[in-house]
Amino acid sequence: MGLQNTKYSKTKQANILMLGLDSAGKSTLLYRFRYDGIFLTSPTIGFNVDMIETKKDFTLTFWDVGGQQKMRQLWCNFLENTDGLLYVVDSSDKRRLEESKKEFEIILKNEFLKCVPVVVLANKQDLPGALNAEEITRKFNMKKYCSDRNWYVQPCCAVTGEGLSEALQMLVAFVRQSKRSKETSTIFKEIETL
Ligand code: G3D
Ligand code: MG
Repeated sequence: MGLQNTKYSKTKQANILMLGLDSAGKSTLLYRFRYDGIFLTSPTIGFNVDMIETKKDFTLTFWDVGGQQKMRQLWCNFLENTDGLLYVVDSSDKRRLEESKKEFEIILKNEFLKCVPVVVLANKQDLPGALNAEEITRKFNMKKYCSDRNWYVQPCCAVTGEGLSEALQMLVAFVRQSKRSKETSTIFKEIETL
């Protein structure tokens, strides 16, 4: 019996947590994911929670959590059961890049996000002076802080939808891979107890 026939292969659902400072573009991105035709949609469950079915038969539940200072204290309540993190950055807002980076580092250290794959969306590429993906990669110290997980930095523009399809494809690939390896280790643990 291969993995295909086990109860573990039924996990075709993933929780995607969207974080980033206020005004980074999270809600705009979620709107684009829903209406761009990249994805088929399902009804919204709550004000900032959306379930979106991908063409690849994979349901993503997006948690778009507010990024205002007082909301950030609540981020930790959303971290458990996260399968993938979408961290949204306003690449044109040089004044707040450092603040965004600090918040990013803090959440990466949380136990619930250990090894959780990350896609950083370098948003607002249409605005003058926006840092490109390489610059955001360097600025956010991705190689150092994400060395324990799969990560990717995708330049995008939530207004035009540019780069979003690539970002989601990468995220789904990472999440699938991480879910598969978790399933495999669960199976091995169960075998060990036989
Ligand atoms: P948030 O949910 O992260 O707080 P929002 O951010 O999605 O509410 O977006 C904040 C503002 O940024 C919005 O403008 C939105 O239109 C704008 N925005 C989001 N993504 C982009 C982008 O890629 N390019 C540009 N130029 N603007 C973007 P308003 O004017 O409504 O505040
Ligand atoms: Mg919002």
